[in-house]
Amino acid sequence: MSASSGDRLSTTQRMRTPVGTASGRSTLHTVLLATLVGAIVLFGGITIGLQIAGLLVGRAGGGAAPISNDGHDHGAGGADAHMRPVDVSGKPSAPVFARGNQELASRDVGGVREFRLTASIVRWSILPTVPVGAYAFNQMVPGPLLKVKPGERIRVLVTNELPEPTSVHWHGLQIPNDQDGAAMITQPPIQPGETYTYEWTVPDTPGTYWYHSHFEPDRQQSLGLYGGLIIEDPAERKPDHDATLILGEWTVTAAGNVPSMPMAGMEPNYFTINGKAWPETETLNVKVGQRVRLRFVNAGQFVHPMHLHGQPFTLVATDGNPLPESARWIKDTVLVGPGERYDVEFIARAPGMWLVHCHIAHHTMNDNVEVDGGGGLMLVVNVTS
Ligand SMILES: [Cu+2]
Repeated sequence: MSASSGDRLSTTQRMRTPVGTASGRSTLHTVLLATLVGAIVLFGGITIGLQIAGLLVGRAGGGAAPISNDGHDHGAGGADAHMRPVDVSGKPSAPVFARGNQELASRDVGGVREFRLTASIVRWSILPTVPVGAYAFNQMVPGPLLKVKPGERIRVLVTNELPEPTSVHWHGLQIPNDQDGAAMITQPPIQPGETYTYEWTVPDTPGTYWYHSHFEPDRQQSLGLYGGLIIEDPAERKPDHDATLILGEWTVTAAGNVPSMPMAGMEPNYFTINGKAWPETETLNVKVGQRVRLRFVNAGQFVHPMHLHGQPFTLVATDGNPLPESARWIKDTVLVGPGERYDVEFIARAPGMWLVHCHIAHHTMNDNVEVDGGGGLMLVVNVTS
């Protein structure tokens, strides 16, 4: 028995001792002492609570000076600025039918594969009639897909054209700490107008990864500053179709769009796969008997139970880690939490228009309206013979 469970037992025994006996008096003393200690702890707790509340009020721009540890204006300016709709005045518009998640070209610079990402504000259409002010890499949502190979040396030049600082975190990658991209933890934020260089060797861990802003991610990531990263497996037998599906959420108000989690209990009203809501999501055209891999990436802040109609799928990898045969689950719905990746595979069984969709029904609506049989997190796998 552990010491702590022994302690619990003796406490229980003390409490059961009747008051008034000899041992009861010592129990009474214990109770009084405990009450006194409790009151001190409670009072201390209130004091600390008030101090925390004071800090929060200060951060929200209420009274105390904003917290700053490096002299930069962090672009926050308190909760009001954090929740301000994106100002798209003078910003470019991506073509209405532009697609995000496009593979990013690289160039060889002295044996290093070099990629370029530029963070900026762009008007992005999650539906033809629903433009949002997005924080985007290379003017697309999600940002471009990086495909890399184990052992490669890569360099990513990140230029910040946002009106506020940013950074890039390489989610799930086993790389040196100083390349981790956590703003103010492992690097200074990338200031507006600056270009920052990340450089690392691709670890030998093939799988599904992603990258996203790690400066005020509640605002920047929610507004579209994320993209997929695939470490290709040179040894694997490739599937016939390999789709990376990055899930996102949007809160569009009459005044413009704001980050997707404005407050606890308030749900976003638009949901996207690779930057588009149904019916503008892509259709996967496959043949009966072909092997299809779907790589679900949750770049949002809500959970999404992703369901396939018509047949089950097999979980083949979680968070970039391949599952051994004995650990593979066969399911038709997989709950994809924030930050998680699930790679699933299936052999297309029968012809038809088979849906893939989130099973939280609100997430298959566009601003509470169903369009052409659904909305939001929904796409079709069109299987033909
Ligand atoms: Cu969902």
